[in-house]
Amino acid sequence: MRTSLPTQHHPLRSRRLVRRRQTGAFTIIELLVAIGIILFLVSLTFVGATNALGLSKAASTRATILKVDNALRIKFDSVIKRAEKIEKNRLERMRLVAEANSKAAIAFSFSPNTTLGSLFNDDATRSVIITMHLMRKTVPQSFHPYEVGPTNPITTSAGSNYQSANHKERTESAAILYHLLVGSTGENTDSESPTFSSAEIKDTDGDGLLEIVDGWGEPLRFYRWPTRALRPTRPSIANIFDPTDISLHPEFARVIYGNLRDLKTLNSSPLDPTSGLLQWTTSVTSVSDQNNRLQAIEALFATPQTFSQFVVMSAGNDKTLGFKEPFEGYSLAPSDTAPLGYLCSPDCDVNIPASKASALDAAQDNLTNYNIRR
Ligand SMILES: [Ca+2]
Ligand SMILES: [Ca+2]
Repeated sequence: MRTSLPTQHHPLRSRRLVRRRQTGAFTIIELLVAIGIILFLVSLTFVGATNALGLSKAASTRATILKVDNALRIKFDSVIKRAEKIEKNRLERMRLVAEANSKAAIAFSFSPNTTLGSLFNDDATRSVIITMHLMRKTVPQSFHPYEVGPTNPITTSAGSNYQSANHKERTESAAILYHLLVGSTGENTDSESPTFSSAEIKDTDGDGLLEIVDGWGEPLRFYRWPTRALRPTRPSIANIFDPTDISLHPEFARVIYGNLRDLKTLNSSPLDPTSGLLQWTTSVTSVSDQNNRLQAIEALFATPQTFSQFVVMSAGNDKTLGFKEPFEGYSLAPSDTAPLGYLCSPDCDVNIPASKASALDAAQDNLTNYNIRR
């Protein structure tokens, strides 16, 4: 016969109750821990998703830059071929050099017969001037009078859509890229024009001009001759011949070109293989005149003896460029602190460490037509 014991006094039972009560207490702690872990995992997933989104934006930026790069290469190659033909035709080359001279005179208000004018009548510089003048004409990078002139073919072709009041200069080079590569107006005669998706084209400033944009929807930047990224300090006759000088501030060049290039190989310009611009610089005896000539060449074209092939750049995920804008700083007497954005100058004083570090930090995530091939 089974006798049932009073449950409330059973020692085993009360131990079980205690354990259950203890288990209950642990469960609350465990629940809190579990909630913590879940929150942590959710946050990880969110960061992961954000990163993946960033990656896909970077990937689409790379694809857009590659398309622009290929199309621009075709344009520049055809300019070089045209320049070679013109070089053989005496009348045509005289016409081109005169045109380059008068365009520079209008943009910078100097008389063609001044010292600068002699740059355009010098045998050594003739071929590089024809090539660079044609490049500027074919592929401008800003609305500056030296680039597209007072009657702007881009804004004219955009017709009544263009609203100058809404215009922001930082979108200029991206609008020009669109106009040159996609626009249906006179300049664009290549049958191999690239096609861009609607995500790659946008009027970010609402001025009526479409721009080619990166994966973050920001306008790309185009620098035709980015020589100041390689030589961020003002060149002087004392250092321009020195191949190690170009390596003094190599960080900005590394941002653009990646680590593929030996920087010392960037110490010459493919557009000026016979160093005609330097010959003109040194054909006066006074050192200060020589340095003035170097500065004038930078204002009119690009830094001599420096690799000058174009850069297409996205400001990257932080949307901050770290370089001056392509429209900035045209001046016949550029100082060390002048912007010189048209030559892709870093957006800092490279001789002040904090200033240099902050510009480099901004530039670090930039995507360019060189570093996407790393
Ligand atoms: Ca626009
Ligand atoms: Ca950036």
